[in-house]
Amino acid sequence: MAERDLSSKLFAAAREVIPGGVNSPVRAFRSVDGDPFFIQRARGCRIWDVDGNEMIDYVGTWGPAILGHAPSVVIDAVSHAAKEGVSFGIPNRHEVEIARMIRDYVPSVEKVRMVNSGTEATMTAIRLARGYTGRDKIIKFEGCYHGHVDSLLVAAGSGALTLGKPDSAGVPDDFASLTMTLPYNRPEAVEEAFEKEGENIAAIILEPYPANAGLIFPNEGYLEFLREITEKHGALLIFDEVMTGFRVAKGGVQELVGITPDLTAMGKVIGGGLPVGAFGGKAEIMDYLAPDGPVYQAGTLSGNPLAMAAGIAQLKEMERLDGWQRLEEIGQQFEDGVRDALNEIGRDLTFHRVGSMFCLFFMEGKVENVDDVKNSDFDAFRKFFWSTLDKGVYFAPSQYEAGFISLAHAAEDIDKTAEVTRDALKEIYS
Ligand code: HOZ
Repeated sequence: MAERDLSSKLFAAAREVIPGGVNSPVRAFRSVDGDPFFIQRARGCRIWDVDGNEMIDYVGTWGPAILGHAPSVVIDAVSHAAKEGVSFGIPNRHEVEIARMIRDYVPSVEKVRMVNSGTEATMTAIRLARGYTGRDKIIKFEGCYHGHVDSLLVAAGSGALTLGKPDSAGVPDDFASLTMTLPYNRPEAVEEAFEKEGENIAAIILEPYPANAGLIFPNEGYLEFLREITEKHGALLIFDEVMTGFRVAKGGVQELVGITPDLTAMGKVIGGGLPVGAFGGKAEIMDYLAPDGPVYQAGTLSGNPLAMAAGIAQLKEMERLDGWQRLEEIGQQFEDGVRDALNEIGRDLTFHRVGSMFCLFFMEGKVENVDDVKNSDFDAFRKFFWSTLDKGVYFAPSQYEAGFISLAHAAEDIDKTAEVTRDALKEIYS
C-alpha cells in the first residue's frame, strides 16, 4: 500500500476545523470506507499527493480539466488577466467574449448569464422558469444531481446519493413538495405527472445524460418525448449540461441529439478550472432576468475576469487542437482497454462511455436509471477503487460518479490504465 502519512495528518487537522474535513462531501471517500489524500500538485493527466505518490487522474477536478491539469494556455491567460485586476464588479470585455463563444457553441443559447457555480446556474434557471411561466412545480429525475439547490436536493445524485442522503435535511417540506421526482427513462411517469399537474408545472430539469448516478443514457426517443410533452403543456425544458456541456461535444448533449431545450445550465469546462457557472437559452426567456425583467439574480464575482479569461483560453485551445474529435479517439482507446480487460477476466460488467466521459458499473445488464445502479456490487467497486489507486490510477471514489479523460492522457497513460484495470479486476474476480 502507498504511504499516506502526511495526508492522514492533514486530514486529522482538517477534521478539527472543517466539517468532515472536506469542503465538499464527495471528497470524503466515505463510500469506499477510507480517508482522502491531500493533493500537492497537478499537471497534465497526473496528480501528486503530499506524500509524493503519483497518480494518473480520471477525476479531472470533477470535469473542468478537459485539457489536463494546469495547461499553459490557461495559466498564461489567468496571469495576464490578473495583472489588469483580479475582480472589478464592473463589466469587463472578457464577459462579452465568453458569452459570444457560448452562444456560438451551444445550439439553444441566444443569451447567457455568467454565475459562479453550477448550483447557481440551475438555481436561477429554475427561478427564471417559474417567473416566466407563472407556475411553481418542477419535475426532476431520481439520481440526477443539479447542485445543492434546496428544491433540487430531493432524490439527488452525486455526493448526496453516495452518502445515502438523497433528500437533504434542512429543506422545508413546502419547498420539497414543489419538486416532483420521477424515474428517468420512464415516459409513462412523466405523462401521468402532466395529466395530474400539467397546469402547475413550470419545467422539467434533467441531466440529458445523467452523470451523477454513474453515467446513464436516454433510451431512444426519450429526450424527444420530453421536448414534446413540455411544449404541449407550456412548460420549459431545462438541460443541466454542467458536466456534459463543452465536454461530450462542443455544444454538449443537445448538439449530439439535436434537441433544443429552452434553458441550459453550464459550468465546469467553461471556467478552465476556476469557479464558474452559466445559464442561457432563448432570448425571450432570458430577458425576463433583471435588470430588463422581473426575475432577480445577481453576483459580486459573476463574470470574474480571471475565470472568464481561463474559460476563453481553454475553449480556444480545444478548438485549435480539434479537441473533441481527439477526445473521442482517446476515449475509444480507453474503452477498448477496459473491454479487453473484461473479456480477459470473463466478466460482462456494464461499461458506458460517451467521448471522454465513462463509467464502469460493477453489475451486468442494462443500466437505465438510478434504481438499476443500486444493483451494483458496491463492495467490488470499493476493492477496485483502492486497488487501482494503489497501482497509480485515480478514479472517482464512488460508483455514482462518472470518469473524465483529458487531452493530456497520452496513449501510454491509457495503456497503463488498461493494465491496472485488468490487474485490479483479476484480484477481485479470480
Ligand atoms: N458534480 C460533481 C460531482 N459529480 C461535484 C463535485 C462535488 O460535489 O464536489
